[in-house]
Amino acid sequence: MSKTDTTIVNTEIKKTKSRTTTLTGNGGELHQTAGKNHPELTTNQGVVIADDQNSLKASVRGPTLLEDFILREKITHFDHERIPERVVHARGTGAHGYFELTHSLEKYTTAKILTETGRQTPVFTRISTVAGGSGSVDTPRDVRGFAVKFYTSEGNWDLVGNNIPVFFIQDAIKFPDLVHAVKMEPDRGFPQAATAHDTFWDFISLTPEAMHMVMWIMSDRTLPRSLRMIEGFGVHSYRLINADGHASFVKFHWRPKAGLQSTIWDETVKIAGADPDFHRRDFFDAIAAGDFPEWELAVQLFTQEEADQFPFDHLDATKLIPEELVPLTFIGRMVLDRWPDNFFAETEQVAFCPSHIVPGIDFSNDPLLQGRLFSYLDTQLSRLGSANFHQIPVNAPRCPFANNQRDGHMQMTQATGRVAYEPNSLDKDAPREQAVKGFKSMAEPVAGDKGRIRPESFADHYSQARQFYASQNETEQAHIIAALIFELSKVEHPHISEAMVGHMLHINEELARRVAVGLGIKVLPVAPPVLVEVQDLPVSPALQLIGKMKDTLAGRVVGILIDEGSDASILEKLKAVVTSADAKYKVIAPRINSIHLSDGKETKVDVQLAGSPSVIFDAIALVLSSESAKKLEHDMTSIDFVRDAYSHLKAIAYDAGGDILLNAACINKDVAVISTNKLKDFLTAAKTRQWNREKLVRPLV
Ligand code: HDE
Repeated sequence: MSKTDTTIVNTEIKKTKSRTTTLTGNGGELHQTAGKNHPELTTNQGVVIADDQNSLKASVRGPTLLEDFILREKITHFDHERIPERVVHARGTGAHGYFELTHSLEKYTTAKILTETGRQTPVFTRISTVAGGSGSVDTPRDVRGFAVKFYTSEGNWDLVGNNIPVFFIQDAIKFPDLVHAVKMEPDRGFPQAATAHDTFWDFISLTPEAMHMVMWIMSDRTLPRSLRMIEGFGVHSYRLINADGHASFVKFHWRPKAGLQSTIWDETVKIAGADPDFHRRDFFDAIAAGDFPEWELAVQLFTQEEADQFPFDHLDATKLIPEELVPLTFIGRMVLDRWPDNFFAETEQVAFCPSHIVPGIDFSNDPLLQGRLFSYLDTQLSRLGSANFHQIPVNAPRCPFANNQRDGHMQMTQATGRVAYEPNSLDKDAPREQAVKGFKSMAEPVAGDKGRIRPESFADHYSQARQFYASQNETEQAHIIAALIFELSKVEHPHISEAMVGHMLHINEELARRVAVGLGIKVLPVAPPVLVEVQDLPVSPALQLIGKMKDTLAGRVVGILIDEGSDASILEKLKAVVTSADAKYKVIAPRINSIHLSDGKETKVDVQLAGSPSVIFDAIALVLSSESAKKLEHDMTSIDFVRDAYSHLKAIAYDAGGDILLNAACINKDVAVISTNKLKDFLTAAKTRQWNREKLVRPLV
């Protein structure tokens, strides 16, 4: 914008009526700072814009003119800014990083990503909830999607999994029904991002194959503390093919370096209000702090002959292969070290497809996987609007790619030459197939009668559900029971809850009885008929959650509550021990500015008490002067701060003032409510939850 132009525009307006002069635009009262090299603001056609504050009017207070191509272009583009959100997994968080192979699978596959140790392959990973819309909260009870795009030297490989190793259904044809049942009910438009409603449980109660998955989703696996603290599973069996064309089966597992960690249901509900972006913010903060989320990749490898001996069918996605049966082999690690530059361009537009696979890896006949191979490509076409979605930078392979596909909406490449077909004799440099290194499907013999068939080997719907429940410890079982009672208490039709209790009788009678008591069901319903006898499979400790929590404070956050006159030296010591444990701290106070400590110095406060309940911290410390504590004991926010931390089984450190607040909150001190004189003990207690305390704060049926 030239100075003269601005003056003309402004002067013209100023000449008319004095009351219009305040709205003359950017040359007026509002000052923006500009860097030395800022580009000129232009239209999408490159025309430099003189005034980005006012639309073109017929006169000073007259109508806006249709002629204003600058206004129309800007508004039209804005009107089209949103694209359809994903029909499932709409809410997600993504990051860039790399995968590094540490153990070669050369014996099993030719895929370079699984054979070239030491090479770092770029990845983009997106972790999502399933049922909620893109603007829903981060912490509903829900499965987490775990999708990784490996930009390998042989093409993109998408490993699109979940944080739970099994799924609700056995055949892709039931997926639209499952999703319609779980999403908000179509007549009323609620509940958002929740399974606790009639249509979900109605469908589930009529789908016995879902019972194993139900045990997993009712466990605390669906209440993660952080996206950095979840496992990932490829779920289906895939195939690996070696240089001799020999195939073996493989299941993929991601194991978080930070260990597993979950929240308590009451805590989760409160986090949703305290910070709807709790997981996304945690991921963002961790990457910004250089505390990069990291997972190990492991595989379970097995042959067809071994699979034939399993007491279940590995092609059935409602079954897992216990680690005790086929142990994990750890083969590499993934580090996510870069937040996207632009959320929409990358996290929203990234398009994962299980059909994106590279030579040396192949699909199995799992009917759920087979359906997914169609669905994802199809959904990207409608979501991203063009068959050219692979040209979007986040989706484009990082290796050379060339073919004769042409044109289409939003074609970004400008192909040259006459030839766009094959075979051809006119362009000897046109892309050609490569019989040796190209992708080949396993030459599997197929015979049998065509039909809409469910194999008999898929008929056992309860044994692994029973195994999962039996493998949980007492606390974990209690949480599953509490979750079922909560969810089913929201169901309005009693026959649905009763049917669910009937299924539970096949899993564990005690479970069924306790849920029935919790729901006020007086007479236990009859268990539904089974197609095959339910088996007692050996207990599998690998299925536990609490057993897999790491005894560490690394990557966690301690909230330190202070106020006027707090002891400066205790605060310093606390900060030092927390940092020495690779954890972070946040200083909380009733005001964010002008808090003076006992030494008279003003201190930095990170967050204000009213907006920072203890649910967003892993442990808390109370460093208060007696005067402040006496004031705070009349403030329910600080009482809730303490009570919630206690009831969510967290460690609490306190000094003399903190003790006053603990008494006001009626806290019964236990081994994890510790004086600030014993900060080492506090650190040890803060590394875990106080499971023994739970019986005192949350009686279970
Ligand atoms: Fe998906 N799923 N899914 N799914 N899924 C989608 O694709 C589908 C299933 C999973 O961060 C959609 O791009 C069918 C199992 C993840 O972008 C859609 C079936 C597993 C993501 C789709 C399944 C998953 C999706 C919606 C049954 C774990 C998010 C938007 C046959 C192994 C990826 C999209 C991201 C997304 C279809 C079942 C994981 C509609 C038909 C089992 C992590 O194509």
